[in-house]
Amino acid sequence: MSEYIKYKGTLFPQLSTTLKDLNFLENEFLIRDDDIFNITYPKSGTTWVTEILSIIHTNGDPTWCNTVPNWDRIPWLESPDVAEKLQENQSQQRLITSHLAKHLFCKSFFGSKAKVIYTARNPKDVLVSLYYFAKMSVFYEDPESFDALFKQFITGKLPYGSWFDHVRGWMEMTGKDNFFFNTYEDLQRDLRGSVIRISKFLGKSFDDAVIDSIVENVTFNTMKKNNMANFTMLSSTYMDQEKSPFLRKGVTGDWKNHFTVAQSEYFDQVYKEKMQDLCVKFPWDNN
Ligand code: PPS
Repeated sequence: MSEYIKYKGTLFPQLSTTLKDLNFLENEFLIRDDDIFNITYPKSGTTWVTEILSIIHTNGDPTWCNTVPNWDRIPWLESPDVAEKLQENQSQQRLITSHLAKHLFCKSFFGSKAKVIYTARNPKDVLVSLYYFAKMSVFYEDPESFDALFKQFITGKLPYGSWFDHVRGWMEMTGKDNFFFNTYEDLQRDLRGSVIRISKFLGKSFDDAVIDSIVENVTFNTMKKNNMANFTMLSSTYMDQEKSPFLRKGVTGDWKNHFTVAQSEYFDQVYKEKMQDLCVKFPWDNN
């Protein structure tokens, strides 16, 4: 049975973190200028970007991706013992995943040169993906119904807080040299171009053959077959993939198969109220 803890008004899965750890991360964790962060609201493409960053890190060599579980390659900052291990690691460049909202993120990041790749996804698709994830994983409470989760999503009463606040918060970094904004929809539409752009942001340039190999290794089908990327290495007590696979559909627009017309209209209204003053066009704005 999942339980949540509350840190500064935001819920977190009790199994993932503690109030002491969250406080340590926010106030004491030391960022280094060469750190690279993969930051998302859950279900927005985190695992996909982990795979992309891993293979960019190895300059196209898939060995690391094929032999080490993704959570050991680019660990989640807010999970047990990770912060301590990262602090101890003095020799290697650190690649780190996080679902933290900007206002709860490590204070030492601001003012550093550490790089953030922030990935957002159509919130309606995030909600659908989350619905299946909440049913199959112990980190979320099993939703009573899609509608019950819909209401929690709208009010932000879910782990890692409100999608709207998360995206709005991180979008404040737009224009900064160390911030790269990416969307799940961009990755779907132009994976090759996205890989090239992310590589460039990280100061790397590859020839066509290397780019081809990177792209091949991060497709949905390749990742679904890779036990180091599909979470089948994780005990079924944490994720029961018989209920729903972690790499479920990997498409855009699945919300159309789940939202009623009334839910979609209400969502659009809330979205407009919460996001209208943001001067950014998202790929899902007209869908
Ligand atoms: S988590 O639990 O927050 O880390 O989840 P996250 O990785 O952010 O999101 C999981 C969704 O991303 C999809 N995914 C992909 N889609 C397309 N191509 C690739 N390579 C890929 N990798 C992960 C995954 O299938 C989940 O989306 P849904 O809609 O549930 O299929």
